Amino acid sequence: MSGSPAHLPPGGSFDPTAEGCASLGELWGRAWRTRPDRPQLHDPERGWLSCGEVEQASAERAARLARLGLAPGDRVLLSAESSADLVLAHIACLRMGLVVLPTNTAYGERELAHVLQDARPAAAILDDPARRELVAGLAPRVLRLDPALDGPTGPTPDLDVARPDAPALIGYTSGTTGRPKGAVLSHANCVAGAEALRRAWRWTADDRLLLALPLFHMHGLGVGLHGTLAAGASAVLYRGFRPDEILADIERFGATLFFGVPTMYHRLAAHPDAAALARLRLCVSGSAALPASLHATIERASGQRVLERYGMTETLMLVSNPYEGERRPGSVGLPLPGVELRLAGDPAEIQVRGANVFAGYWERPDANAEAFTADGWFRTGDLGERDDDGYLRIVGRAKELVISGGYNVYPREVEDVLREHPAIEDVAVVGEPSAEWGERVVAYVVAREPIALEALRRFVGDRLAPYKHPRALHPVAALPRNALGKVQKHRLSDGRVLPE
Ligand code: MCA
Ligand code: AMP
Repeated sequence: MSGSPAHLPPGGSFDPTAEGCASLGELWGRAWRTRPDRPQLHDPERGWLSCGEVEQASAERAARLARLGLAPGDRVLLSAESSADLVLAHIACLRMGLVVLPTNTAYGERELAHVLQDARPAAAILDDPARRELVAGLAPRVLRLDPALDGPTGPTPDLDVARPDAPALIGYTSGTTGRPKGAVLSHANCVAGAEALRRAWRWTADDRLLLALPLFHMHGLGVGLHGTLAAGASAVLYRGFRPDEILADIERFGATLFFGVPTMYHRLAAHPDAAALARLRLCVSGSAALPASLHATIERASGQRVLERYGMTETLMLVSNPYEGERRPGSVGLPLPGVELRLAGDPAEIQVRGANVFAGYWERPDANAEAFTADGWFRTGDLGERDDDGYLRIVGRAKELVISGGYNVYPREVEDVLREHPAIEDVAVVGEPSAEWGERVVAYVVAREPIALEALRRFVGDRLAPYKHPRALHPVAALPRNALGKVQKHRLSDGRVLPE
């Protein structure tokens, strides 16, 4: 089943490879030059930057990065809270052919060290001085995220000439091994990803997105920011999510779009001013399942029928409910333009192909061999089922993954750290249902001596980002294992070991 016409405006067709835009810079440049005076980015400190200012300020930063000796193909780690400076540094890197490693600001020393040792970037750019200290010595250059990027200016390097297959981003995502691997997304992948959304969601230059998602994961970055730039539209940047502020700003900024994870919608729906969502042209939810009950609560409170979509770091967006036509609660909708999707095996795994799908993980032939089928389809690790009209539902996961508040937590990574505690003999980490977070991280522990949750969380400390910390601890006498010794996690529930 491939990219559905339901997503296209009447009479529209879609062939991402025939778009004639080889690189992100080329795609964005079209819009910058068509309307240089239109506002594009709002940051609480700077106010509005126009399209022309974004083009010019990103070129100026590229000149500084080139003067520091950075050259096309070099990798650069970027880790910062949302700001115009972060966006301009990101655009500068991509325009001059550098490969960006967007990195979560919650990562502690271990998590940062892994990314730096694996990807060996030529420079790391961070906003927080304490985190710059942490990575000093682990990257050849550590730069401050300010307009000068710690360096003098110089001649402007060649801009917007990256080839379509040149890497643009490496997004780190874990896996069953617990050792995060870098998904390499090319310029063509990112162009296809942004273009599909522009068409499917009828994104135009008149749209204004309230962008409170972090800019170090694909939801905020590849969907929110890149989509805005591709459409020549505008975005209001937030450092963190505050429902009060978002609901008030819908009117203040004349916003038309909001994208969020289900936890954000849960908090918006509970707010006395939730009705303000009615003013938006489109609300999109993703990164985790939006419960049908929450979909209904939002509709009751505001009349908004949230549009749910499904994607991954490795593929950008894959499937979406239609903009026109039925938005079906509990379903992620139909394949986006340019995406081919099939269900294979029993239970049925979602497998995909398309110009948006990455070519592989950074220096991980082992992982690539597992991630793709022999005939070239990417195995998402998500289990799906289609109804008679072709709408896809995600019914489970073949991969071990907990999604808490839209952040992915790989149990193996947490178990490895907990096992280092001297009181812990054995441990299994699972996700437990939570109305607010979707799932919460909980640990079932076989302890050599009694241990309290708080002590365990202190021990985990900055070995793991706070969103990966266990929220509950259940002592058990032994973990249930099958004949091969594998822990039967489905038998761990409500703090107990269920009988077989
Ligand atoms: C914060 N905390 C969390 C989470 N976020 N704990 C578990 N799960 C989380 N997601 C911790 C904080 O460290 C703090 O811990 C405590 O919870 C209270 O924080 P609070 O102020 O309530 O949280 P918040 O700062 O308001 O954050 C909630 C949030 C945030 C806004 C929902 O989690 C968020 O921005 N989520 C979006 C993540 C995202 O962009 N995912 C996309 C990746 P303590 O009490 O210990 O100090 S997936 C993706 O990109 C693919 C392509 C896709 O399909 O989209
Ligand atoms: P990430 O590795 O952070 O890119 O997360 C991708 C994973 O998030 C997917 O493989 C899915 O398991 C999950 N995901 C994203 N969107 C949805 C959704 N709408 N419903 C359920 N799961 C989702």
